[in-house]
Amino acid sequence: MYLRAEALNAFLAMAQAARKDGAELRIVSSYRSGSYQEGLYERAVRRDGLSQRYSAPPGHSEHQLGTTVDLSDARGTSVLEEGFARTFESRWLEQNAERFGFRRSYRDDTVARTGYVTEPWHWRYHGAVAAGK
Ligand code: DAL
Ligand code: ZN
Repeated sequence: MYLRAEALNAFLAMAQAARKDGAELRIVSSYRSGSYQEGLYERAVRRDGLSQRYSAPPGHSEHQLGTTVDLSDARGTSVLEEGFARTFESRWLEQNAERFGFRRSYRDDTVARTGYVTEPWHWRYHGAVAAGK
């Protein structure tokens, strides 16, 4: 399985609109199988212990839904790092992604609820609900 068609189409429409505004979006991670997520999770736990708060256990990652992407700018500035938040592309997403049905899952104000640290690059497609249609 890959990124779901509706999420992919919405991403392509969003990337096209972003480009018109001078923002070059790139997908650096999209659909993940359970076994791939397991590998990422185990690596995170080996590195930072069971209390790490940046990698979801297999079965719990939004990446397994086929609706979620990790994004960067085209130059690869601060890929999967908080510094991405300072890029033009990140600011564009914060202002425009909702129009295309995408929402950031992990923000400063969701840390207590989700248990995950802030991730300015992680966007989940919620469809028309998020787009307000
Ligand atoms: N980085 C997010 C929480 C994930 O592993 O799905
Ligand atoms: Zn992610």
